[in-house]
Amino acid sequence: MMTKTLISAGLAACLGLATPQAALAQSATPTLSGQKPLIVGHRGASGYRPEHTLESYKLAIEQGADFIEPDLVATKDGVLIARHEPVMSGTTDIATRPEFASRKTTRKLDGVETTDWFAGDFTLAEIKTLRAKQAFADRDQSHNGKYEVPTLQEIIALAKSESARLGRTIGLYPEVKHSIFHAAIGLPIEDRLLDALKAAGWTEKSSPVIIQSFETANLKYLRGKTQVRLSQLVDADDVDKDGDIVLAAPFDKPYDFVVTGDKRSFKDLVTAEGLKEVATYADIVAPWKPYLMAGKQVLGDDGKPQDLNKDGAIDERDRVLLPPSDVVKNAHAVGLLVHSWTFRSEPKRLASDFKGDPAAEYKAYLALGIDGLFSDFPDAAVKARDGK
Ligand SMILES: [Ca+2]
Repeated sequence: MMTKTLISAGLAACLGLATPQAALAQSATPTLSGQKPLIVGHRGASGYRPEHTLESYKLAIEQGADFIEPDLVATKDGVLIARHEPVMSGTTDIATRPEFASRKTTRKLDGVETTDWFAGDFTLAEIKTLRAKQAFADRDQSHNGKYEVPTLQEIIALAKSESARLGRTIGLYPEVKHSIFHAAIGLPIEDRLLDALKAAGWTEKSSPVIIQSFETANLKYLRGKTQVRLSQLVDADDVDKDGDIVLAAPFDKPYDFVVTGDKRSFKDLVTAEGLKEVATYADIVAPWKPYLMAGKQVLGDDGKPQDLNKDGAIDERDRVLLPPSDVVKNAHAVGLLVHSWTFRSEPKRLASDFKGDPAAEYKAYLALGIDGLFSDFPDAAVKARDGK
């Protein structure tokens, strides 16, 4: 899977050397539609603002994102709100609120015992008293404590008002989080989402909406209910020293496969055969970016990864890119667009080939012909895409 190349023999040879610069020197593979790749503001502009706040989404729009991305969970009173997870300690100040101290609890989330404050145990009014915080310890914390947790309704209203203000359509890329979990606690997300989209007038394939999920059964359900575009997310646990995808629960397979005893994994969704099936219900496949192009570590004589940049730590900067997989080619062959994630500007999150320059990473992946990408730093993504 990692050894096949996509493009011309000349470019393939260049990519075999695993230099993104070589990819840039050649004409890039076009997107499936031939249009500019879509830039999705991942959780808004979450590199700069606490994720999933109106302020984060608004900044992403200001920075030129085509779509903004709310992850959806449900409150106790059945309102869809934007949080990355149904648990709230990582992205809000709930752990510091004495009035909610007794509401910390343990639930099984996709098979994993999880102790935290769950959105489904709180009313919207209670959640509105919380304030968001930056989820990444190494990012700007100065906006912590200022912003509310937004509802889906508020996010739709923002996208509409900003579209009118700017004279360009801002799309929404909502993710149904943990579909089976939410159904099990009596707060299923899908129909609530469809109702909200219908109220917004967004029911067609051409509507500025793409619904995404890591699960498959709910996407198949949605396919029977709406014409809006659907995106199959493809996850994994990690990448090993050789650059191969590592699968480990709960990131090894869609959770509906666990429940139904389906033996397939996420890897099986991106084989030629798997993609053909995904194309029967989804418009887009959205794999984690190492499925498209991964990096390997360089091992020393002692068998340990070498610290390529000699900073005393082993991270992405100590990986060297491998040639791309054939996932983009195979997806396009069955009519699926490819979106990938997550692009981040911090040097420690960039492979050695990119030399600390996020633009080099965008260009290397865009050269593969991907149709869209999720970025925490939409300004950098737009700039790299538009060649500015
Ligand atoms: Ca290092």
